[in-house]
Amino acid sequence: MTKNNLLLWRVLAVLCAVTLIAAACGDDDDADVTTAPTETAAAEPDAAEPAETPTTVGDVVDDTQDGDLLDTVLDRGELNCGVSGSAVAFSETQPDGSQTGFDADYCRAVAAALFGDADAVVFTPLTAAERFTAVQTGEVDVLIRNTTWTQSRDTEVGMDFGPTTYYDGQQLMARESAGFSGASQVADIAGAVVCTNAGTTTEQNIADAADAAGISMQLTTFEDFDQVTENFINGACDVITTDGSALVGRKANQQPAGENWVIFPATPISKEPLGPTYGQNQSRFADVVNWTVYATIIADEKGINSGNVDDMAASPPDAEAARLLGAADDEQQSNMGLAPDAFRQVIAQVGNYDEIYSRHLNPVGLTREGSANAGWLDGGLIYAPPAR
Ligand SMILES: N[C@@H](CCC(=O)N[C@@H](CS)C(=O)NCC(=O)O)C(=O)O
Repeated sequence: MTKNNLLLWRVLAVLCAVTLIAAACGDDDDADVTTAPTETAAAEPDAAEPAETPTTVGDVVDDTQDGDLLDTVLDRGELNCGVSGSAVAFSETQPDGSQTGFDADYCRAVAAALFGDADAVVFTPLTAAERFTAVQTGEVDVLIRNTTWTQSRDTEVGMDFGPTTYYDGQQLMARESAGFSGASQVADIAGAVVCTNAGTTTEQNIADAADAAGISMQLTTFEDFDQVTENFINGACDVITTDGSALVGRKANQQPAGENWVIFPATPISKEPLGPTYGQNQSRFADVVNWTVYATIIADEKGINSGNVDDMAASPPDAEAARLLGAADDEQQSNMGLAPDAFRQVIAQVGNYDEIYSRHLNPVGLTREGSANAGWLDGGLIYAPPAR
């Protein structure tokens, strides 16, 4: 096979496999992204050559992310980060085009670790249906977009997952005035028009829950959650369902005066662990993303924040803090391809876990206390392995 033919075949194989990815998402990621051009089907590898045929989704990751992703990103000098852009308090596109929110700040935190510059991020807003293809094709390096860690995404879809940054669960919300005043559980929505966005775990979860409750309902999906909320407000949807955090955010920001939107108390109906997602088998890049998250959690445990991090680096409270802030000879950041003070920059420029959480999620009414998002010492699940 000539070099050109080999290249052509690899491009075609990627296109085909991207179609497979979209199809693989069909279960819980039922999206209209299956757009491999049909004319490419005519192209074949040279008959005399054995076809090098990536046939599984996993092969695509190796093909599209040839080389070491960490080196690629460091050479580029910017992080390409996929976000939602319309997830209240997680990633919201502002009128000037900038991104704000908890997820957006974790993109910035990774950029601060990589480059010492939290602004060295190119944000790409993605719908739920677009997001995994964007990782597979290399359009984004990492996805920090209300994305739930599931078995199929971790395997068949070719993703790897970083630490969970927000423990969520799917809930339902209805207008009290529409006859849902006492509604508390899935059994109470028989016959309702239930709306959500396409390409999500949400679709399959609600279908399963309705089956389990022995009711039927009409599930309608839209491309994004802005459309879902608009159709809820204009009355086309009786009930909307997605991650509880999003319902709380939408209620805080969009509930019209004089109306009461009720989040059903007997939910969540699922576990939705949300966190960074990247293509599989990029271990060095994964380490940087993961330890950036862990650094924010360890700093939170130790009371190291953006206001005192310089003092803490000058006189560290303990040996672990000294390593993490790059103030000790046995710091580990250099071994990861980062500057010794990489995590100090993360905390200085973006903050620790609690600062990032409180800045964005407290204002819409999502608090850590008593929830799974409390630190492990406070009975929650936010926990990091030791920095040593
Ligand atoms: N966590 C679920 C749902 C993700 C999802 O799309 N959530 C909605 C509600 S927060 C969202 O991000 N909407 C923003 C948008 O539509 O762009 C998943 O990973 O499938």
